[in-house]
Amino acid sequence: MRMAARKGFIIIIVVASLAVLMLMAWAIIDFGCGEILNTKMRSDLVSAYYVAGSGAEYMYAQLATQDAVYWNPTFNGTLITPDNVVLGTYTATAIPNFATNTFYIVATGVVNTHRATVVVSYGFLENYHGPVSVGSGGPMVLTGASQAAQIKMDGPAMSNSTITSNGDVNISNGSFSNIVPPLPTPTFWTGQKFDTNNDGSFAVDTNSDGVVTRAEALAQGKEAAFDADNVYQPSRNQIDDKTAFYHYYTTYLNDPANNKYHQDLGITPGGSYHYTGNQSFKPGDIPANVHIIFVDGNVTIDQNDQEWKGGGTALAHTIIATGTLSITQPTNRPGDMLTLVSYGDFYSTGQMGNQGGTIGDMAVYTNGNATLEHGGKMHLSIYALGTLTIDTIGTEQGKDHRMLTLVTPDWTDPNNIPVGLPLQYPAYISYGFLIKSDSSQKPRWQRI
Ligand SMILES: [Ca+2]
Ligand SMILES: [Ca+2]
Repeated sequence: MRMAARKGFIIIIVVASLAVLMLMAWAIIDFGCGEILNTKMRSDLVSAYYVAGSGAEYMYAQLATQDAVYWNPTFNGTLITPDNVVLGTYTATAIPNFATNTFYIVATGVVNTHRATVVVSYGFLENYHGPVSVGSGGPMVLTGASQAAQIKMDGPAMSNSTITSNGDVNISNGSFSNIVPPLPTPTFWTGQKFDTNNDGSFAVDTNSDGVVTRAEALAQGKEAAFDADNVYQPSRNQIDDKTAFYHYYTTYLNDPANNKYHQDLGITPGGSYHYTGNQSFKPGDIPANVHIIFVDGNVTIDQNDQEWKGGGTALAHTIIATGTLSITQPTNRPGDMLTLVSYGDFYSTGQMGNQGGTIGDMAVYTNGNATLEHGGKMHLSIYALGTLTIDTIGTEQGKDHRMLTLVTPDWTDPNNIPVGLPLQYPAYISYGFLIKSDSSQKPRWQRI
């Protein structure tokens, strides 16, 4: 995750009320002020203008160095020369204009009670680089139950649908995250759709319902192609996305040519790490040298499925489920990477401080809905193709906080991306940071 403020400038548009104030000053002078006061007033106003400008610059510098911008702050300051002469005081406030995707700083300088105000317009130009922090294809609903159980997480939160934030939710790097960036839709197809084995021969989904049935194949004289591609539970007699999911892992990824370990992963049917039927895992159930586990069924995990308390080298492994995947109190060690992928839904619950949370890292992808309830601390990248719900629910003081920080490895290096995440998982994304949901306006983080 990188939040880099690109600073640049085009044109400074200073809407200064200085000119107006000066005219007023002349008007006052016409009412009988002397020439000396006249000159002093002009001098003060010019000084006040520069003091205000300095205040605006100071405010801009403060905003430009923040990871997240908190709007409507006010800075009060005093402008002092190097030889400690007080030139004047200023007040600067930054105010967003979400309608134009810009913000402006209003700064007022005061010199000997004479005031000048400067208004400088700015825009946003911040790029985000890194894996999706919290993402969803469907709606995202974030609910912090109360002060006792708040959500505090790294953003930006990204959804191809809507993001709803309720209660005590604090998203850093994404305070303005109700945006709709073009998150990709991960897929498990390596070839043409309905050509699961990618041999170029396939039956057509003639009624466009997302499934090729045996009847459809028969009508096309494509029984042989159908049989070759109908690899997931052939008795279902249909080729669909779940077939592709199954084929992707058990055949394609399992192939030494297609995984970064360059070895047979043992997740083909009959393989050492291919399980059929629902499975439950707890710490110590799976040896440390296992890269990936495939379960054709539902998976329930208590804390972790590998040893995590002891020393030794960091563990990285992946668990795939064709059904739902649930984990209670996810727990691992520094340097560990636990990757969970489910074709069905994903569910996690836990509490803060209970066994330490995922001190290492965790990556989650679900083809269904994802729900995180109660609290816990995780270094997490999560993406649900369906609805993503994070709800602290409970109100136990301290224990039901949900605190999510982004995974620690730099995924710009493909070798750091966990094996088993689906194709097009947003492992490295870059986009302009918008403060409103309107991609038609180019974000800027510079004076305009
Ligand atoms: Ca085929
Ligand atoms: Ca069909």
